Amino acid sequence: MSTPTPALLPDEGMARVRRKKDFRHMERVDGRMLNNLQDLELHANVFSPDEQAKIVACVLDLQDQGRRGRLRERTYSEPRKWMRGKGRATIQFGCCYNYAADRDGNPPGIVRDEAVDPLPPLLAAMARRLVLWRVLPPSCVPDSCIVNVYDVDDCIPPHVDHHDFLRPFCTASFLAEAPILFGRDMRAVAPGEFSAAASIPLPVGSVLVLNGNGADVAKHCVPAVPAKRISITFRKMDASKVPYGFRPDPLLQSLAAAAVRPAMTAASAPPNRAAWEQSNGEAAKHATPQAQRQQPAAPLYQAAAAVRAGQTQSQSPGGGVPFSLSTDEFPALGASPASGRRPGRR
Ligand SMILES: O=C(O)CCC(=O)C(=O)O
Repeated sequence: MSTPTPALLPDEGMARVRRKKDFRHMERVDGRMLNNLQDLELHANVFSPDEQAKIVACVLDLQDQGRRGRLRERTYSEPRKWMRGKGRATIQFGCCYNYAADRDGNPPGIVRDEAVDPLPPLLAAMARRLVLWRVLPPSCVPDSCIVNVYDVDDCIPPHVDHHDFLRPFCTASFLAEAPILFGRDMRAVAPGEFSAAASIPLPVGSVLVLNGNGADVAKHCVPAVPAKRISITFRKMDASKVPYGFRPDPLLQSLAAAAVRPAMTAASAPPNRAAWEQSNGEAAKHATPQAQRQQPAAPLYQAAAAVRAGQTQSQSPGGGVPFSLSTDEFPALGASPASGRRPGRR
C-alpha cells in the first residue's frame, strides 16, 4: 500500500524561511567602536520561486502601466539614463517620497499633499505576509512601498532612509542576486561603484530588515547591478507624516490594529480580503476602505473554503497576469506562529 502524500502543513511556507541576525562589522564612530550592522536581519526564502515569478510579472506590468501614463502622477518615475549608475525606475505606492528637494521646494521626505496610487493587492498581500511571518514586527505593518526596477548598471546611491518612516523597514529582492553595501562613510569610486565597509549578498526571494545601527548609523547602497533586478522596500509611515487624505488598506490596517490588542485568537483575527468579499457579496469588491471597515469580519474557515473551491486566482492590477500569493492566516500575536491558506484578491 502506498503512503499517502502528507497534506501541506499550514505553516510549511513559514518553516522554509532561513533567518540570519548575527551580522557584524565594527567601525569607529565618534571615537567609539560600533557594530554598524547591528540589528540587520536577512530572511531568505520568504517568497517561493513561483511567487517570485508572479511578483516580478506584476511589477513589470505595473511598470508598463506607468510608462503608458496609467498610474497616478508621481507614482511612476523613470529618469533619463545619462550615465552608468543613473536610471533606476521607481514605482511608489502609499506615499510620494522625495529623495531630494523637488522643484516645488518640497524638502526630502514624504510629500503630504501629493497622492500616489495605493498599494496594489499583491503588494499588500506581501506586506501582510511580512508581519504574519515575523519578518517585520506588528508595530511596523507597512502602509507604503517603493519598487525599484534596476536595469543592468543601475544603482541606488548611499543613503539612510528618511525618518518619516518607522524602523524597522525592509527590502525584498527579485530577479537577480546583488550585494547591498553598508558603511558609515561611503565614497563613489567610479560611476555606480562605491567603497564600503561591508557587503551582504541579497538572494532572490529574500527580505533584508533594516533597524538600529544598520538602518541609522551606516548608510547603505546597491552598486551598479550586473543583471536586471527588482527590489520592493516596504515601510510604515510616521503617523504625523501620512499624506493628507491617505486611505489605508483595510486588511493591513486591521493587522496593525490587532497588534495593539493583547491576545489575538483565530476567532478575532482580521479576515483576509477574499473571505471578506465572499461573505459580503459582489458589492464588497468595490467598497471603499471605510465601508470595508464597517463590515463584520468573515470567519477564517470561509477563506479556507474559498481556496478549496479554487477561488485563489485573481488578476494583477494590470489585468493580464494571474497571481495567488499563498495564504496566511493570522496567528495569535505573542503565541507560536501559525499560518494557513489565503486566496488571492483583486
Ligand atoms: O534595492 C535594494 O535592495 C535597496 C533599496 C533601498 O535602499 C531603498 O529603496 O531605499
